[in-house]
Amino acid sequence: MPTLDFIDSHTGGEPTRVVLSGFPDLGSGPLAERRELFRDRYDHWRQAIACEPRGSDTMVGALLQPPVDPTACAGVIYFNNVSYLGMCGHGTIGLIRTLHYLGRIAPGRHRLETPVGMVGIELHGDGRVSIDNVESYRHAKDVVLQVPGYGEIKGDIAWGGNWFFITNDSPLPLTLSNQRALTHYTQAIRLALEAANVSGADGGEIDHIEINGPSTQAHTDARNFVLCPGLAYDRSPCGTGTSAKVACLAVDGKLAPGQVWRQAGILDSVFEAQYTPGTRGVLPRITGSAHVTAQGQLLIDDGNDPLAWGIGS
Ligand code: PYC
Repeated sequence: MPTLDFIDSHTGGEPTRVVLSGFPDLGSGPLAERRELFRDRYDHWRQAIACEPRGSDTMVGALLQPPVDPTACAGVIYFNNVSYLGMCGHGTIGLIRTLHYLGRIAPGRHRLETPVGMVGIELHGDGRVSIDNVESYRHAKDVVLQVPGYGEIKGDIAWGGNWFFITNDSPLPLTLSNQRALTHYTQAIRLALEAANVSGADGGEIDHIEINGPSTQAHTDARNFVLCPGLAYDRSPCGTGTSAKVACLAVDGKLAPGQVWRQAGILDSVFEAQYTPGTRGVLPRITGSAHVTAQGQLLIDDGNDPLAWGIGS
C-alpha cells in the first residue's frame, strides 16, 4: 500500500502539509519540469494528499524534493486541492519551520528551490522565518471589471510568485464574520476575470483574488482577504499576495525601500513585509511564523478503499 510520511503545520492559521517521503520519483530535472511531471502523471497523488478525506480545501501540500543547485537546502513543489502553485509564502514559512523541527536546518540563511525560481530564507533564532521572495511586479493598474451582482470594480494585476487581482473595493468590512460573503464576492470577481479574458503576463491565469482594506489592529498597516485557487479563503495574510501588494505600493510611491509594512490577514495573523528595488519590480522580504501541528503517515489503501485517492473537486 502506498505510504507517505508527512508533517503538518500552520502559518497564521493556513495549513501546510510537507511530504517527506513515499512519493514517486520525479527525477532530477528543474523543479518546473518536475512539477509538470507531477501534474501529468501523478495528479491523483495530489488529490490523495491535499483533498478530503485526508486534507481539506485549505490544505497546501509541499512536496520536498532534492534541489538541482546544491547550495539550496531543499527543493519544493507546492500544490492544493485543485492544482499547483508557483510559490507559496505561508507554505515556505511552514516548510522551513518543519525542516528546523526535524533538525535538518539551523537558524541562519538558506536557499530554497521552487518551480518559479530560487528563494532566499532566513530562519531567525526565535523561530520566525523571512523569505526573500521572487521578484514581484505590477502588470496592470486600475483594471475596470464588471462583476455581476456587484457592479463595476477596479483593481491591479500583480505577480508575487502567483497572479493576483488586488482591489480596495469591498461590499463589506474584512472581518471573519463576513468570510462567507467575501468568499462569494471574490469568487464572482474570479469568474468576471475569466469571462472578460483578463490574465497576467503571457496569459498567466489570475487564480488569487485579494481585497485590501484599512488596518483594524495596532501595529499593522493594512488588512486583507485572499481567495485561493481552490475557492477557499487564505487563513494567513498570504505571502505571495503580500509580495504582490508591496510591488503595487512601491510603484505607486507609497512604500519606500526598506520601510516595514505590516499586513494582517482575516484571522488577525500578521506578515511583515519590506522590499529592495528589483529590475522589473521589487524584491520582497516577507516575515512570519508557523507552528508544527502533526506528524504521521498517509495510507493509500487502493486495494480496498474506493476513495483511497481522495475526493476530487
Ligand atoms: O502564502 O503565498 C501564500 C499562499 C498562497 C496560497 C495560499 N497561501
